[in-house]
Amino acid sequence: MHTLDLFAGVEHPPGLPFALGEAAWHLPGFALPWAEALYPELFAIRAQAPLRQLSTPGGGRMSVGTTSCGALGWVSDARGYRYTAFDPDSGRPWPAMPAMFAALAGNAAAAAGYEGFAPDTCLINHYRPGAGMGLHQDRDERDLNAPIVSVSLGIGAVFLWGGHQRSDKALRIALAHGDVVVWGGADRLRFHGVMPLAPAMHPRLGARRINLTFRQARA
Ligand SMILES: O=C(O)CCC(=O)C(=O)O
Ligand SMILES: [Mn+2]
Repeated sequence: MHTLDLFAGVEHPPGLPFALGEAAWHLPGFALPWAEALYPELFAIRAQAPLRQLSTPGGGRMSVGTTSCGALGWVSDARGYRYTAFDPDSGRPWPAMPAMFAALAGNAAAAAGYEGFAPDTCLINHYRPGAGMGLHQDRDERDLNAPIVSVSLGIGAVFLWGGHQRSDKALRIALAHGDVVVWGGADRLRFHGVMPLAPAMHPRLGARRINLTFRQARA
């Protein structure tokens, strides 16, 4: 079921792209053909750059476990949010982005009308039931013209899709295993987040949601 509050009661046929704004798309099931091939790559990345629960500048700790791959990785600590070329936990470069990750992201971006998307970073978020992500904007990238490609695997989540002000009412969008959301252009700085996950099991990933967020962080 892919239903927007906006169209309460109107069912969105699975598989059809759904416009979330003038430059944002929900692509249900787009990543399904890639999913089985992504798992071993994800395990290999986690072995090189283990998951960690990052501290936030406000003094809290993120409820998701994160790591990154690509030329840059996204990190957060008491000093703020930023991209680094080295994993601060190990001092080593982040694991390389598997070619298949870049291909999936490029294909999804193209399907949403963004040709030539070449991400240099992929943030990998792991959610257990109860974990979520508050409303925020993705604005640590140097070039805000490139879109964001966000892939969901594992148990379902409710994605909060807000406006340009934190206080704008957010739509609640059910994201399932294999779904992709792409946003850029006029929608690039929309507030978004993830509601705390309800307990569930996924046949391949267990009680876990994995989100891959692809971005072009360097101009
Ligand atoms: O998990 C998601 O679907 C969104 C993740 C996100 O917004 C982020 O990492 O910046
Ligand atoms: Mn985000």
